[in-house]
Amino acid sequence: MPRCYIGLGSNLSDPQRQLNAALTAIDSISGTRLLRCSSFYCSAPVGPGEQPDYINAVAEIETVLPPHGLLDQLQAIEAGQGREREIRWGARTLDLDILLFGEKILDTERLHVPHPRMAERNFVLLPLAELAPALVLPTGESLAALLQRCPPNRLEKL
Ligand code: A4P
Ligand code: MG
Repeated sequence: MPRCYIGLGSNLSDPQRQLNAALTAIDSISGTRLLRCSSFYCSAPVGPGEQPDYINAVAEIETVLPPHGLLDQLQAIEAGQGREREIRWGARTLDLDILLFGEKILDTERLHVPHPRMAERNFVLLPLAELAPALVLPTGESLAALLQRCPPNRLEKL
């Protein structure tokens, strides 16, 4: 079964509670098991306007679902936790991104894997490195090299 990494983010309605609820919901997806989760991190918002700090984490899962089937389930969890899609990169109760899906490289209308913006985001790379420090992406780049190049952004481990 492929190992997948999911990025979790929230900056509304008690973000830590949102992440904990999302982890329980992910573990309840049929054919899917939550293996581990990183520490939670508090991070400065990247995006437009004034918005609250985010809580971010990365979860490692295994699943028998195909990538788009997993995306459907993650979007249902987002919707169930009151996510409203209005402003791109705007404040949200829950954002679940598929960062990596085993060795797959996908470029479809609904799904880009590895997640195209993960390399610029220390709030993704650092929690991921907690789980898999020696990780090499399917593109051949090492996580360590991405971390070295990643722009700094305020980030605090909780
Ligand atoms: N989509 C394509 N690839 C993927 C993927 N690998 N995983 C599509 C999940 N979804 C993927 O996403 C829009 C569409 O992306 C989906 O319908 C799906 O088909 P969305 O979640 O509806 O919209 P969004 O999250 O507002 O846009 P986007 O581009 O996904 O935003 P990001 O890149 O997720 O950024 N600052 C801090 N500190 N922490 C954060 O977590 N997050 C964001 C959101 C901005 N600033 C942040 C944080
Ligand atoms: Mg998203």
